Amino acid sequence: MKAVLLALPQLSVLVVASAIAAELPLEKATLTEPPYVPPPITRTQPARVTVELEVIEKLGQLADGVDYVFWTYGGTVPGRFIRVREGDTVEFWLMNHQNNKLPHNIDLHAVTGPGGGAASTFTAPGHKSRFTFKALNPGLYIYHCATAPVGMHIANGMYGLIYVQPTTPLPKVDREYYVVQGDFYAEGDFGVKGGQPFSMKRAIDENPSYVVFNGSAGSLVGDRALKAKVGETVRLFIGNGGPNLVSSFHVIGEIFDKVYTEGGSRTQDNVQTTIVPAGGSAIVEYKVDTDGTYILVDHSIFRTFNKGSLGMMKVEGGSNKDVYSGKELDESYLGDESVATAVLPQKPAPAGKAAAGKVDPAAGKALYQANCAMCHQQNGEGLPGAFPPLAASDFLNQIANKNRVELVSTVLKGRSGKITVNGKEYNGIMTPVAGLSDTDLATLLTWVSNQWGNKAPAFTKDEIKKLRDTVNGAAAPAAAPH
Ligand code: HEC
Ligand SMILES: [Cu+2]
Repeated sequence: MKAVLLALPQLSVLVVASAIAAELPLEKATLTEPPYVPPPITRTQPARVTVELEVIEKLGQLADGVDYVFWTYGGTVPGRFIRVREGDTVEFWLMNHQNNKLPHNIDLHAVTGPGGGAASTFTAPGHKSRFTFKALNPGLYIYHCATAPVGMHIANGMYGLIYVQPTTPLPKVDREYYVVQGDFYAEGDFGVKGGQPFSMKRAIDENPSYVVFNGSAGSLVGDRALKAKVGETVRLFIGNGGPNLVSSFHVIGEIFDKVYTEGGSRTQDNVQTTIVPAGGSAIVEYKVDTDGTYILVDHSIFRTFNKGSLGMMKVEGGSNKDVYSGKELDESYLGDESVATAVLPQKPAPAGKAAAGKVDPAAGKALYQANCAMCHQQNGEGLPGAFPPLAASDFLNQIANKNRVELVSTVLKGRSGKITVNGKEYNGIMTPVAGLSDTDLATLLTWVSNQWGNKAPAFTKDEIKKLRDTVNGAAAPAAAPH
């Protein structure tokens, strides 16, 4: 570290006059923060375009209450979106803010030349560097830091996209957005609050605690969801910063009409899920035909429900019943009675505990993680705009104390419709949770309603049995046997 800084001052006086294409019209690139994309370039001739990108090391959040020190291009993850045109000469400036602690550089995959610019842009804090390149190939390219340890600089958020717009631009669309997936190696597991240092061990083991879009779980949910109107065509510029994982990018409830596979020039039509390699990209396009919320995911799906790779696009403008009817019918159904209920043989419950109203906390926690955490999150904190909190939930405490049958029914039958939890409105769908024995449910509900600031009397196995009968009796009298 010391040696690097000592060796650098000579760089500040190193100025190589660039002889390339000095006669071209001059222009300064407009850079945008995610999820926005600079407007299409309308000029029809090459220009000499100046790009200025500043490296900022800053404290941010990987998820609600999870602090992490990000290293960024421009203060966001991913860094600023850069748009130039095929044939442009790009004069590239990298500034390293004086408050940063480390040297950084940039390797742009859009560059033809050694290291993609890495050696030419190696810059100490409080310095800036310049190099110039010609954008020879059109397409969508990742850029990233390539300073040792390279993996760590990328893992901390140092990546973004540069789009080299082809001389014949893609057809005009109504909206363009910028989304980049990344895997993060915070020491604590997903959702563990407080300051989380980078874990080199996790990174080498390729065992991320977070896999997210645009630098944090929740960057594209609730108020920050992407937006579109029925009838519009949307183009997503998708990248994957890695550093390790390959993304199986999918939008739940949509089919990509067109994909420029790997960010190149060829298209594939009618695609459900497209692979975005680490250090790669894709351009996907689709027309939105009916309203609703469409969920962006990495279809390696545990990453979505347990590590954060979930974004949303909210489409307004009315439903189109020809395309999608909504639920048309829900009536009782009785299958062949001879088909047995499938249940795994149960391990005997720890003697007397649940029956006596005492709960094994480890069993409660395990049941919570297997059945609830994927939506209500690891520590019951919920996900803004999508899943209400169970931690210190006024709603949960109310029903756990005053209306215990409703809590049991919430789990067994699910729930939907508007509800207000701790002053915030939610309007989602909780699907029924199946396969819990009376003992399990007693253990789980006692645990949940006495965690994270909640308080309620313990549930016994016998109470659960009665409440289950009430729930089943009230909801489906026709299905009661004999
Ligand atoms: C598939 C996602 C999902 C799973 C799994 C899930 N929930 Fe929910 N839960 C929701 C949603 C969405 C709501 C809000 C429903 C609404 O808007 O009416 C909710 C609401 C609740 C509420 C009332 C609101 C509050 O925050 O107090 C409770 C209590 C609850 N869930 C408990 C549980 C328990 C216990 C489990 C595990 C056995 C569980 N949920 C599993 C999605 C889920
Ligand atoms: Cu760096």
